[in-house]
Amino acid sequence: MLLDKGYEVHGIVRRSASLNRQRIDHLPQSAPGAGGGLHLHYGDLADAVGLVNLVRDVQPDEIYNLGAQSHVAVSFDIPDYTGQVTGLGTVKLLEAIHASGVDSRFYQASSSEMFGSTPPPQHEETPFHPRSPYACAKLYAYYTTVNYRESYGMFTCNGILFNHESPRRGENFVTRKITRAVARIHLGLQHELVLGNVAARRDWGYAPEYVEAMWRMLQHDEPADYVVATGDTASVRDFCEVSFAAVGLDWQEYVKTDPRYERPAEVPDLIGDAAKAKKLLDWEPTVRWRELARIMVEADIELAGREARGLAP
Ligand code: G4F
Repeated sequence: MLLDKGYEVHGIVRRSASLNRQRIDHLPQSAPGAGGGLHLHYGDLADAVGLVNLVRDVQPDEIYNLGAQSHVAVSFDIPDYTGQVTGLGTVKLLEAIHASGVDSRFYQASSSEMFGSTPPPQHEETPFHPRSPYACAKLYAYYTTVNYRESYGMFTCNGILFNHESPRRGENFVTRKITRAVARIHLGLQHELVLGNVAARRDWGYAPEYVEAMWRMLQHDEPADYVVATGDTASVRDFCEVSFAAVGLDWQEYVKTDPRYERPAEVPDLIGDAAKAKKLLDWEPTVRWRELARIMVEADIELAGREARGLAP
C-alpha cells in the first residue's frame, strides 16, 4: 500500500538460514542508495544497536512496527522470546527514534488480544485483561507507546486491531488453516481438518482495509490510539460452516477437534467498536467475515490447484 502511494519503503528482514520472504517476493527491490521503491535491511527487534543505526541512516518520516512473535498459542511455548521481541522490541524501536532525534511518526501494532477476557464490545476505554504471554507483551508495548507520547511529545499511535485476514495470512492462524484445508479437501489433497476451540468468537476483518486505517492514523493532526474492527463477530465454527459451504461441503463431515490445539487460557469473544476511527479518520470497513471467508477460499483453491498440478505456489 505504501509503495502504491509513492513511498520509499525500508523493511527489516531477520536473518535465517532458509529464506522466508515469499510474501514480498513479488515486490521488486530497489538498488542500495537508489531513491524510491523497496529497500530491505538485515535487522531484528532484539538488536537495539542495529535499530538505532538504521533509524539514523534512513531517517524515516513514518515507522510502522508490525514486527512481533505474533502467534498467541506459540507464545505459551516461548514466553521469554515473545516478551523480548513483541514487548521489549517496541521500546528498542521507540528509543532508537528518541535517541537519534529523528522526527519519525510511529505506529504500534497493538492487538485486540489485550482485551482478553473483558466482555464485548471493546473500544478504546475498555479495560484490558490479557490472557497470554503474547497479549501481556503487546500490553507492555501499548503502554510504552503511550508513554513516549506523553513523556517526550513524540507522534506515536496505537492501532488496536482486531483480527485481520487475507489470502496472505500465515497458514497456522485459524482462518487460513480453515480456507486452505477447504481448498485442499475440495481438490482431494487432504481429507480432514483438525482444530482446537471452535466456540471461540472473533471480529474478523479484511487486512487491506486495515492497513489504510494504520496509514490514516499517522496522517492525522494529533497522535492517538484507535480500535480498528468491523463490529461483527462469528465463531470458528461459523467460519468453518461458511468456508466449507463455499465449495458445497458440510463442515461437520470433515472437521475434528483435538485439545492439542487449545490454549492454556482462551480469549472467548471479541467485537470491536471502531466509532472513534470512523469519526476522526473517516475509516470504515466494507468486507465482513462471510465475504472474507469466500475471498480466502477462492485464493486457496487457486493455490491448491497449482499444488495439484505439481507447480510452485
Ligand atoms: O487465528 P488465531 O490463531 O488468532 P488469534 O489468537 O485471535 O490472534 C491473531 O489475531 C490477533 C488480533 O489481531 C493478533 F494480535 C495476533 O497476532 C493474531 O494475528 O486464533 C483465533 C481463534 C482462537 O480463539 C483459537 O483458540 O481460533 C481458535 N482456534 C481453534 N482452532 C485455533 C485453532 N487457532 C489456531 N491458530 N489454530 C487452530 O487449530
